[in-house]
Amino acid sequence: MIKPDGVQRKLVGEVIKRIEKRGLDIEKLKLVLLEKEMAERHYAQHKGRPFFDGLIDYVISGPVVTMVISGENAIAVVRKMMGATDPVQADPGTIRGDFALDISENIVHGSDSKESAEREISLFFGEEI
Ligand code: 3AN
Repeated sequence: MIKPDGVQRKLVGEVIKRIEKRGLDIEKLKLVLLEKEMAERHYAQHKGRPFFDGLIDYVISGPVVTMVISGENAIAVVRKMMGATDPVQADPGTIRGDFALDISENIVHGSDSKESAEREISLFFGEEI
């Protein structure tokens, strides 16, 4: 997912370009303004954490781009391309390492396992992979 700050900063093309140049396939893609309930379901694992309310407000603050990406080791490769959650720790050359400074607004989200990918694809595209 390209989060609201990524869309607002016009980094959609940059992120997609990196995914394509790496050789991954974009199976599905849409621009959508998330409903609060959907955002809360997406981030359910963080419920109760001090940053949860801010995270939800932020992710519904503007449109996001959701994608289904496939390819050899797609999950691990995309996570590596995104860089560490905290952009301060993200290596240069990663999306967060090149474009972000703030852990609350770190441009992209990527599923961290096959199970979370299935759950998130079902949530955002209404079907299983
Ligand atoms: P990732 O997006 O790298 O998988 P998660 O799932 O641990 O990271 O966190 C989801 C989102 O929650 C992050 N992208 C970030 O925006 C936010 N977040 C995580 N940890 C913190 C934190 N300590 N303070 C503020 N926001 C956080």
